[in-house]
Amino acid sequence: MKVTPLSDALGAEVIGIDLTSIDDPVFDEIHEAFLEYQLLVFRDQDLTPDAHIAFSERFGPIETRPDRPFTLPNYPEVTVLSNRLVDGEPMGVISAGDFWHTDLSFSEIPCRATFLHAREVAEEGGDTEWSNIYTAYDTLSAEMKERIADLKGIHVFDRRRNKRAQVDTQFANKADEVYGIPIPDAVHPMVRHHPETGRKSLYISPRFVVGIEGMGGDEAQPLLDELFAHQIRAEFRYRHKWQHGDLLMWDNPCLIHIGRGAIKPPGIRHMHRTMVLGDRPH
Ligand SMILES: O=C(O)CCC(=O)C(=O)O
Repeated sequence: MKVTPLSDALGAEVIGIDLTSIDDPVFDEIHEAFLEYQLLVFRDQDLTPDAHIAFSERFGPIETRPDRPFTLPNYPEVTVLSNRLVDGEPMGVISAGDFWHTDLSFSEIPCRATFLHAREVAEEGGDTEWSNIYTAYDTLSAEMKERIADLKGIHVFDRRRNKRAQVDTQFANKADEVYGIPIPDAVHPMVRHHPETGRKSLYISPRFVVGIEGMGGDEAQPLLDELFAHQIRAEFRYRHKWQHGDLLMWDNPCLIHIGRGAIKPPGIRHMHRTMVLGDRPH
């Protein structure tokens, strides 16, 4: 197994691994590289949904939600992200992650790691970009670190309550059904300790955080705007151009990400996604 960094910000490419047949020592090496680089790219992976699930489960329990749209038939663990239309109807979520976010942060127990497998890629468009929120935290001024040390962000699933994230067009005519589901808001520390490394990250995102607990909007919103802008400084980021067979896994407690969309027709991008649950942010 060979691990090559992809950028100064985060991420590494792992060569020489077939994810359908890894033993415990290789798993330990992958795990170590994951903690070091936060995002791993495995090329040319031919994964059935069962194999995708089996690899993901080595990192923890897979999150399923009965009402999540576009899970694979008989596989509630696997969500389809796709712009393919069948009889005029989308086969999957077309623009997942169109605002900077970290997965499932609106939940009490958010997602630890996400596993996204490229089954078809478009020639142009469909990149995904990540930003390192360990570095975002580390590079805050001492005054800012002190100011936010004990603050908690309010994470909200319903896009209609977030002025920074519009309802996506795919779901506009069924917004009540998709966003009105009873998911209580989650309140998490804005400075999160990673469950394994213990490092601190700036654990907020414009897609999910709409306010700060116990702080009025006049104070909270400009502070959030400043921190959101800081989180995505160019030097913290890595942008991935997908290849067929790529399996990417990323560490949500220390990265935020965004789907860049803009797939040039008639390009088709078809992905399978699993999400593994982690700890309660602290
Ligand atoms: O499809 C992408 O590029 C990003 C997907 C995403 O953000 C997500 O699944 O959380």
